[in-house]
Amino acid sequence: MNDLLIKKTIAFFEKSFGSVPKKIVLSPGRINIIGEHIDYNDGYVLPAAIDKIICFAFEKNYTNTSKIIAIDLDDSFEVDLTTDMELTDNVWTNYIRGVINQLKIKGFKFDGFNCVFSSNIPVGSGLSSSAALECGFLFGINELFDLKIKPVDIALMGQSAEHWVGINCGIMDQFSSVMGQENKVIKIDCRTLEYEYHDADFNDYSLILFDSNVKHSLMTSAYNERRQQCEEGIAIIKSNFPEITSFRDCNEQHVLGLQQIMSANVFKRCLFVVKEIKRVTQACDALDKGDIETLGKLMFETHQGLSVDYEVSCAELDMIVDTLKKEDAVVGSRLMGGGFGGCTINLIKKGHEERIKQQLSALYLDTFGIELKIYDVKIGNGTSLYIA
Ligand code: GAF
Repeated sequence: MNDLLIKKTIAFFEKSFGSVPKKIVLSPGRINIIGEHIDYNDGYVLPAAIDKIICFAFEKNYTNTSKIIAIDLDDSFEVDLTTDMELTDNVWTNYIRGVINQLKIKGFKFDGFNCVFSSNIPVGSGLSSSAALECGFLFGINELFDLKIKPVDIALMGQSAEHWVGINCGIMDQFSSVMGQENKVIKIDCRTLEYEYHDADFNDYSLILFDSNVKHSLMTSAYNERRQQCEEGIAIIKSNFPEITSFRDCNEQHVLGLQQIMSANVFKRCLFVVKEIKRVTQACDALDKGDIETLGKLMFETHQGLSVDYEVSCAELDMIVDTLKKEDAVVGSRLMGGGFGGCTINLIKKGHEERIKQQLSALYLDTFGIELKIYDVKIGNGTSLYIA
């Protein structure tokens, strides 16, 4: 699947610029096993890079201008690298401009280049196509001009580019896109950026994503609002318990004791975060022991928390998880990513995948009049150079 994408990207570059690209970069989307809305709360997350990617082709053009072509969008733009970057109405270009802006802010020296890219990461499905775009684009410039930016710094600069575009995201998406390893999940400590790889062995269960195929429009503002509410919550907690420095030092009792002085929403957000941080450690231990039943149970609990306390689910995602919860062959299911649409991540007993896919698709279409999309993803490597 990716071979065709790579061929197509290279051929398009050659046709557009009349020369062979010098660097080919592959940058993946990500899944997250557990630990949702935890990265910006200094907790732990358990994501992995996937085998859905953006392929970029690059070459220097020895001018001060860069031309970037998005094959799938049938769109392109030129950017004068000597000017200050500004946000535009053409959203995808802003991620690119955001990366260039970061490079300029940090004083890196580079000049014009041509770039063509194409993707098989579904957009708006919670698989972090924007992180793959930022990190792959930056990785390519880093290689082309030998800027010597370290992988973790590529992730951090990608995150800053996303902030510049307007989403105050945590580090999880960019980190997993850059640092992913085949068949491994990454446990990231989002406070220190320490990380460790764990085998992604789900035993008798297949990892399948069900894409609700909806994207509710308030995602950006609601995401930023959740982050603000958590900041308000941790400030209240810290001022009452000076020994606490972040959510990971709290237990539920700390939060419950402050219910009266928190707004109802801030209280619920804090409760979710404290419980979810604990779940990530339990889930990682369960995965290490091959105890997929416990891992799955924790995933269901996460969904419940995201839906009721964090309020980032929607009718479509709840329906998918509620339906799968009644299935003996589904050990775990939950919404994945920022929420308000996009995918659920599901662990389904091998041998039952096709039946469940068919039944759920029919019910989903019947209930919402929307076609369910299904992705069988594999855990792949992080952003890398493609060597033919
Ligand atoms: C989005 C953000 F970009 C991530 O940083 C993370 O907060 C995630 O939502 C929720 O876990 O993907």
